[in-house]
Amino acid sequence: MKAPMRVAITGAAGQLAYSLIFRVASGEVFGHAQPLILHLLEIPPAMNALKGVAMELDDCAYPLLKGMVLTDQASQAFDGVNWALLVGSKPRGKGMERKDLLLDNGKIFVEQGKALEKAARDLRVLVVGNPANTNCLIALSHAKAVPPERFAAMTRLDHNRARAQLARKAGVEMSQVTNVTIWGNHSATQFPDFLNARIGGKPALQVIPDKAWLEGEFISTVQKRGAAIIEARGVSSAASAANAAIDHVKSVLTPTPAGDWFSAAVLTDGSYGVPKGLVSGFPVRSDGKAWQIVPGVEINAFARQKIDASIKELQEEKAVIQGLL
Ligand code: NAX
Repeated sequence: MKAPMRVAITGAAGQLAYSLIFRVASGEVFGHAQPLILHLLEIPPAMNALKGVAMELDDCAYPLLKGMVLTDQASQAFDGVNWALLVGSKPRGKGMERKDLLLDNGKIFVEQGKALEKAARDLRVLVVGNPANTNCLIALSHAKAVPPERFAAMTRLDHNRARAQLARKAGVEMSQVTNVTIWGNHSATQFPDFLNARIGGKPALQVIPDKAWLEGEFISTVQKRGAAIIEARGVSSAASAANAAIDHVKSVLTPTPAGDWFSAAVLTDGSYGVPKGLVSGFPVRSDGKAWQIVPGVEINAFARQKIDASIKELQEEKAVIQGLL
């Protein structure tokens, strides 16, 4: 038996976590030979609900689940963890300005970033809680002992949404759709890139020769999918978001298939003309240990303008939370 791996999940009594924790504990994410200790973080008013989640975890009798730490202290939650899935954040209240949401959530990620310094040396972090890109920037700025390339914000749900739309339109199996990228912010300004996407190895534009659909309905469907699900369900897309978090972790831990890539928002290094010091979506490849931004992806004038609009939004978000960095 391997030594247990410690996985922190924040917002652990929330609805996204309810779709995530059980799949992690089952072994689906880190492998069926990998024992786990779950570190579950919540805020004090949700600790009772978290106890209920822990009772259900007990009742699943998962063979790999070797222990649980239930806490409302970030420093305890991240002590010695190998992975941190930062899901918890404050939802936008009625009449709340986006600026206030950025600042309120930003404070959470200042504290959690500092506490992540207590994690294991091989720590990896995925920020899911919104506004995910900017929260990730704050967390990595405060986790000074952790290399910034261990952090990512989640654009995988948008990536999966884009793949599903392309597969449906082309009438092909999901596996045929590759090389999709979500550029920019995880928000309605993101650019789901169909220009470099491939379907059955061919450019998506060749297989779907409907440019008006690709430039219009396709992009807006992906951008507004979260809102459409809230409108339909009354609550947000928790199960597909949990699924995307799992896909992200697996993509980081598994060498990316030759010629393909996946989407993740990572600290910018100047690639593709995106200014340094932001967390933005890129095409990324992993060798199973570390990722890199895929170089040389073509950006035409249409893509440039879309990406720049999203980068502008990230810069505006950064300006709001500048005092927290
Ligand atoms: P819920 O409101 O159901 O759960 C959030 C949980 O976080 C609550 O239980 C709350 O008590 C907890 N929490 C708040 N502050 C905390 C703190 N400081 N430390 C630990 N826990 C804290 O929301 P849910 O539907 O689970 O969504 C969670 C987050 O994911 C939200 O920010 C949401 O906007 C975001 N999403 C991000 C997505 C992405 O693609 N990046 C997609 C789905 C999802 O909407």
